[in-house]
Amino acid sequence: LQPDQEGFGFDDFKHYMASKAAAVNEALDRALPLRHPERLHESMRYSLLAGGKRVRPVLAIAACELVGGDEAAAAPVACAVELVHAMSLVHDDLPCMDDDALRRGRPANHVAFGVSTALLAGDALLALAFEHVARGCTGGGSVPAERALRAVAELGNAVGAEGLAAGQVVDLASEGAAVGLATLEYIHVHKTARLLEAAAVCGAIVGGGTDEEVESIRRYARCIGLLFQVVDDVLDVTRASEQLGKTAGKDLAADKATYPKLMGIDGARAYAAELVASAEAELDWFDANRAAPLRHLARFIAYRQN
Ligand code: GRG
Repeated sequence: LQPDQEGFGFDDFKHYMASKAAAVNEALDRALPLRHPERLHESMRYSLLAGGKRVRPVLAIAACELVGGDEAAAAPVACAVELVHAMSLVHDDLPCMDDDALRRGRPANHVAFGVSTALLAGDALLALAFEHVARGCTGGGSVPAERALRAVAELGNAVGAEGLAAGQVVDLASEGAAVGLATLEYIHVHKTARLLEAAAVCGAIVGGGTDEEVESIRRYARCIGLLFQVVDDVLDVTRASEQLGKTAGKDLAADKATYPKLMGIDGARAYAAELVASAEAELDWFDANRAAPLRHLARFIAYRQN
């Protein structure tokens, strides 16, 4: 990263991310105390409180602050998007989905607690997300009920048959099939970008953003959601060539569509550059200081090395 002109450098950004993530971790811990039935709550807490970069909640808080809201107004939706994310990881790892035994370097939820508890824990995390927004925004908080309702609608759309569930079903149906660029993009827009988009949009809504501001933030977040996947695919190629003679990267070894496979490595890099430029352009008309965390987040996703 080049030093920037906004007086908010990369160290400030790292500190911003870390301090917001710490506040979110505390809020999530409070939102989900260990109570009866213990096994269900243990399973929920296992996946909610064990690491994770907290990118979605930080996006919600940064978008809220961008439009003049404060961290307290964003707190319920910030927790909600991480609850939804945790649910999606638990369900994604199930034997009937991706059938992964490991998540974040630990046994996946269903390996630790059994499939039926993991399934119910995912369902309960999802339900708690919506309960948390409804209670947090309306229970004497600083957010008008009308904004909380809009956030609930946004989040519901992002999770359901036009969002995560749609991306997952198309992804599962594409296994072993020849996947073109349009299908690859559909999967990533729905499985990954849509929840990042909803996080930022919900933050902007509860922060009191105008319709134009909310839509600009939506386009920003959609770009960085796709950018996340394109860069991931490019890094897999880089890692694989670094390991030449050892083992190939997982996506190259597996028969799976990726941006470098469909566009070539230079094409994928050019697409990433286009996405980060489009994301940053959406921030141009906001106050530069308030936009600085989101500008850094876009660059961080674009230029990360692992
Ligand atoms: C049950 C309605 C319903 C929907 C669930 C299982 C499913 C449908 C969707 C899968 C969604 C999924 C797991 C997408 C992958 C998203 C992704 C890029 C995860 C990694 O995100 P990071 O890097 O992870 O932010 P950390 O660990 O940092 O939190």
